[in-house]
Amino acid sequence: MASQPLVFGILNVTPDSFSDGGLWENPDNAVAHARAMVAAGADVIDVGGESTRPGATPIDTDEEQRRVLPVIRALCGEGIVVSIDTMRAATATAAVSLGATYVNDVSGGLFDAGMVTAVTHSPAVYIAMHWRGDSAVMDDRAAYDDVTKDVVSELEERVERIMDAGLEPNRLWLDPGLGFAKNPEHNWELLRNLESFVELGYPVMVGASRKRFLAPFGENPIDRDEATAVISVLAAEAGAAAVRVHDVGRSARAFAVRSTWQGDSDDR
Ligand code: PMM
Repeated sequence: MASQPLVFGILNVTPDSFSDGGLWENPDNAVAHARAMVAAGADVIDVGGESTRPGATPIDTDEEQRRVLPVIRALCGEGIVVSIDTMRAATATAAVSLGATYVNDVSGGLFDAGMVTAVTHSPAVYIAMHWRGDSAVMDDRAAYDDVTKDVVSELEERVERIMDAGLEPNRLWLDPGLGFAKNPEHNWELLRNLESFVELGYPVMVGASRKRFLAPFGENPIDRDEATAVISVLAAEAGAAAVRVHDVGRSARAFAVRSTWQGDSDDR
């Protein structure tokens, strides 16, 4: 029986993320929200301190750590599996030392030259996303000859550099980076060809949740959760290992339906 992807619940401890900015800035609220996501079926909580939306204001490492580390300490203390969403080696290292299991780097090691070495010297799993530049420039870089081929080959180049640094292959995951230097048609094309990423041989994460390309199915980001849950199941069918979502309950229930369809007795 096919297993279901892991569900990463998004916890943005930021004042300015596109769909949930400001909601979880207070650490007590953030921890309560993480517990609720775990109760709803999250396998992992992905904690981020810096918004990556187009045009977001960059912050420094101290501010990022001030936002995320107290929350990570509390979650790891409760035995919750944590992923740190950061492009910075110092924040990744601090988070892993508090017990984070995954380092989710939207820049795939391109933002901070020390990141890949830092992760290699830690016990963490590294999630390397396809990236062509930070939020100030990414929309201008959404030009491809063939988006799937180009993103696959740019990710393969990252894999080579990451392997050169000594990371064991079983500690690497990949992510096509929906919405990062991609227009809506690019995102759909990447989803249609998700198997091309799965075929690279590493677990693949899909982060479609509430993104702008889902606007035809919900004008406001929070109205895009049904579309997100459908994508979770379609991504699972294509072989994704994990989905990163704001509304954990909808994707977890969608996976339970898939599991029952498949005749699996363990229907999560
Ligand atoms: N998208 C966002 C942030 N982090 N990480 C991964 N691996 N994949 C993604 O698609 C991704 C990410 C976008 O910002 P949000 O936290 O506001 O959804």
